[in-house]
Amino acid sequence: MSGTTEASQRAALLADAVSGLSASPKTLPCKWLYDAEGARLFEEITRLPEYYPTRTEVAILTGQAEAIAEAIGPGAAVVEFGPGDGAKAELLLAALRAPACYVPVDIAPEWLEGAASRIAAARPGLPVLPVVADFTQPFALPRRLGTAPRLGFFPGSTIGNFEPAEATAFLRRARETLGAGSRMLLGADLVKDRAVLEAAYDDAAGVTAAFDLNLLRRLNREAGADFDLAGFRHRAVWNTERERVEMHLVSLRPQRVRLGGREFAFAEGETIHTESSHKYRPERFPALAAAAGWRAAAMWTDPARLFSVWLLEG
Ligand code: AVJ
Repeated sequence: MSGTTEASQRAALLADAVSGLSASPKTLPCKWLYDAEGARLFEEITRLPEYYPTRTEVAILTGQAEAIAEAIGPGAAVVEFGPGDGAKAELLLAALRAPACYVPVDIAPEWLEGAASRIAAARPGLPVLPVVADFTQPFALPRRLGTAPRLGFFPGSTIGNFEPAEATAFLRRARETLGAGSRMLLGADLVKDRAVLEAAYDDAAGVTAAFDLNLLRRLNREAGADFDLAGFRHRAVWNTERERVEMHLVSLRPQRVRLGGREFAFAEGETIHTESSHKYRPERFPALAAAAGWRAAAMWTDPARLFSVWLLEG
C-alpha cells in the first residue's frame, strides 16, 4: 500500500473507532476486520467444519453450473463486486459459455491483484479489466465492455453484512452501474436452526474468535489504542427478530481503553458489536430485490436449503 493510502486508511479507521466506541451500544464497522491477518483468518474460517456457507455456495455453483450457464446465456461481461481471491469467479467463468470479459471491482487496488492474476492464468485470452472503485457507490464500467450483456456477481452472502436498507441501496446502485437489461448473480445465506448459525460464527477451534479479536489488535497497532485482548471475549448470537447473526466482543470486567486521545469506559459484560450477518427467507428475497428494481428470475439451492444463489434481472 502506498504511504498516503495507508495514512488515509488509518485516519478513517481512527475516525470510525472514535465514533463507534462513543455510540451506545458500542459498535465498529465490520470492514475493518480484514487487515492481512483478518483476511488470512477469514480464509481459514471458510474451511472450518461449522462454517457451511462457502462450501455450500461452491457446491451450488459447481453442481448446478449447467442450469446457471443456461439461464445466463452466452457472451456475458462478468462484473464481480469484491472478488477476494477470485476462486468463485473462476468456477463461474468455467461454467459460462464464451464469457466476454472479467471485471473485478474493489476499493483496494492491492486486493484486485490476486483475483486478476488467478483469472488471467485460468482463462488465457479472456480480457481481465480490474476497476478500483467503492462498489457501494455507482461507478463507471470500462468502455471496452461495449454492448456485451452485463452480469453482476456478488457471491458469499456479503450482502448479509449490510443493514436491510443498505442492501436495497447497494442493489439499486449496482443496477445503475450495470445498466437496464443487466443481470446479477448473488449468493444469500438462508435462515436456519439457531444452533447451526451460532456454531458457524463461534467455531470450536476458536478461529472466528481470533478473527473478531484481531480487530482490537489492529486498533492497538494502527490507531494507537491500548486494548487488553485478554479483557474481551468473542460472542456470536442469533437475533431472532432481525434474522441476523451478530458478532460481539464482550468486556470481561469493568475497564478503560485509550484511543485517539480519549478514554472509553466499558462495564463488565458490555459489548462492541463488530458484525451482523443477515440471513434470508427464499419466499421473501424477491421482494427485497424488487424494492431495488430487480426481478428474481431463478434461485438455486442445496438439498438441505442452507444457502441460495439468485439470478436477478434488471
Ligand atoms: C463476509 C459475509 C462472507 O458474514 O458469513 C464469517 C464474514 N464473519 N465469519 C459472513 C464472516 C464471521 C462472512 N462474509
